[in-house]
Amino acid sequence: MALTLTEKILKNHLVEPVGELPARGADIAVRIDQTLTQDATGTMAYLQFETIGLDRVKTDVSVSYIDHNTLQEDFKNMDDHRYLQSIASRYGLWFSRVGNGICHQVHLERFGAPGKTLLGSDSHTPTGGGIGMLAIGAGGLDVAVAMGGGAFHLSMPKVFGVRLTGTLRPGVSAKDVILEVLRRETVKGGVGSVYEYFGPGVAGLSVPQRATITNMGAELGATCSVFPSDETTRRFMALMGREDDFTALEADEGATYDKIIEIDLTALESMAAQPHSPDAVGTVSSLAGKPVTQVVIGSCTNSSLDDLTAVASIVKGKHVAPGVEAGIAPGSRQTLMAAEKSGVLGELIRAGFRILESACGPCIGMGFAPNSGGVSVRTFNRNFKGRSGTPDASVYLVSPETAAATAIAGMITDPVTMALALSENRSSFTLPPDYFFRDDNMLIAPLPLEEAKKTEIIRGPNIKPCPTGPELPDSLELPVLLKAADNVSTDDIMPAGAKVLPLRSNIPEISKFTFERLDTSFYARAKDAAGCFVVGGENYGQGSSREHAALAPMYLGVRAVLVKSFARIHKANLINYGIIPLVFDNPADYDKIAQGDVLEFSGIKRSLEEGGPFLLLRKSDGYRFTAKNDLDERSRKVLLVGGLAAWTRIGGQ
Ligand code: MIC
Ligand code: SF4
Repeated sequence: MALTLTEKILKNHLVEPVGELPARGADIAVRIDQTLTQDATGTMAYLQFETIGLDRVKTDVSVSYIDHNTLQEDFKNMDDHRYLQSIASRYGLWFSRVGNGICHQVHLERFGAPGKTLLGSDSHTPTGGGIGMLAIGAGGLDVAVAMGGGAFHLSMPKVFGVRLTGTLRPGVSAKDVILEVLRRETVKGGVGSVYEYFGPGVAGLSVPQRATITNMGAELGATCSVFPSDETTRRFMALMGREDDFTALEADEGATYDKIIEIDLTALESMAAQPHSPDAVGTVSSLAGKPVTQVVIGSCTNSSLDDLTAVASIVKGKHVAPGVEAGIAPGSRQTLMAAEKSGVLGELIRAGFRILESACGPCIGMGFAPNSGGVSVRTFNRNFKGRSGTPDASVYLVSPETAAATAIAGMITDPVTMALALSENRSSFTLPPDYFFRDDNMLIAPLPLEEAKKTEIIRGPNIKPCPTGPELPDSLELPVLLKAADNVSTDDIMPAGAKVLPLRSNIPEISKFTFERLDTSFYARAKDAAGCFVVGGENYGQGSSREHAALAPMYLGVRAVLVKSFARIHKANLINYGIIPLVFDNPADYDKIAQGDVLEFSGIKRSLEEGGPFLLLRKSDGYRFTAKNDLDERSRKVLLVGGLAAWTRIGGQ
């Protein structure tokens, strides 16, 4: 049978069921070749890994990156860095030191390989799909299990084909492609699916451009996105000094997709995601002329040498407009070094860009917050309200070309009007023909086992043990402490930013910020309530993979979350931490249930054991309703024992 590329890679890694791939939606378990973590999710992942009791990771490659918590206002972030470095030495991981770059870009450049599986404790792990990897984001606990050699469980995804034809016009770039996909598909269109790109338009896209598209596929809610591995991939791998890791891969002739989306690259315009959602997409031409106060280029979506070169070509000989603060954060240290060598960096400094370090930075509110009511134009992937650090700022997500044109004009500007500068100036930024791109000086290789065993784990006062959840009762009678609307993001459940991120290794402290963006009284009310439910709408838990959005609610006594639909990673995180994810059988019940209602949730164990519907009743008037039990058998077993850590301890697979 002709297979899609996604199916081929899944089949090669299938652990359960044995043999053929099952139907869409069925539970599957796959072997994981590589893992990545970053510092903001890594500490919890390794605290969990330590409890598994192994001497060494069992994957082919596991890398621990430091790229998120780089504003060090006190001891906390560096304590975390040192803990992570000692863990890497102790358990046989690679360690990417702070300053080496953003995990996704460094991984693509230094470790990624076509046809491999990668599991990362960050939602943008699918960046690796740009070189034909099946790269999936997950919670830290799932990554810890994978590092211990455990398979990763997921629903057999649908495979959506995106057929690209034509060639991008000068000024239009990969970001515009993914924004167009988001415009059509929305932030929940990809839940349970993989987006697989193919067609004659693929050949014209460089690997960094493909990686921009697969990276921001996370905003579709997709499991991941993937490109074929072709001659362009081979050249990229050779440039990185890793041609040996290259394999050509593509879908079989005649493979069938669950649906096909057609995009004519030639007809594509510059696009922008408007406040406050990555799918609120319009054309840049329709926004042209809007004054802006800030422009930032960077993040794991758009910080490659290609991106920086496009910006330098547009701003060459010009200056950042007086009313604008502009910054640029190169995605990796080797990109920064290449930008210096090619003259790109000098041009950016000359034009007035602030050069930020190679890290996540403003993308996660680590500095560079906009002014009050400011308009910030960014090349990032998320513009949820408040994520920039300024609650009333308006953030627009655009391509590097649009950001550059906007920075010099001081207002939103379609770069197509500057296409000439773009094509004429590009050639002035070239690397010497013998330039050696690869730079591994800030990567620390795994130690041999005997030496590794002698490493002492460094635990500063910021590292607190991961709390465990309460036992599962057969019935619960608890209030609905919060009723939220559609598309609640994990940023809404547990904000990030310079103030909160240093607390990622300390659940009691970070839990004080739970749901702060939606209701500042939640923490105090949860503390008083001693147990509660949360109600939400569609696509609950979209965005980041942070398991703190499950851990902190668990710590505060949230026992079940009742919604119209869930985002994939968050639903898995809830299960991993013993919170029952419930989906209204009848979505109209969402309107009937109010904040403050006391609900009786009964027969829990039976529903989990047998797989029947979940039974609920409102105490005030006896109104009965049901929630769907769409959980696979393993998830039900995990919930019965109180979460994935307990399940793993009793030998569950
Ligand atoms: C994000 O972009 O929101 C983050 C910060 O990278 C998160 C991970 C985290 O919260 O630590 C993600 O995307 O998973
Ligand atoms: Fe870092 Fe932003 Fe990418 Fe998250 S989305 S990994 S915060 S650059």
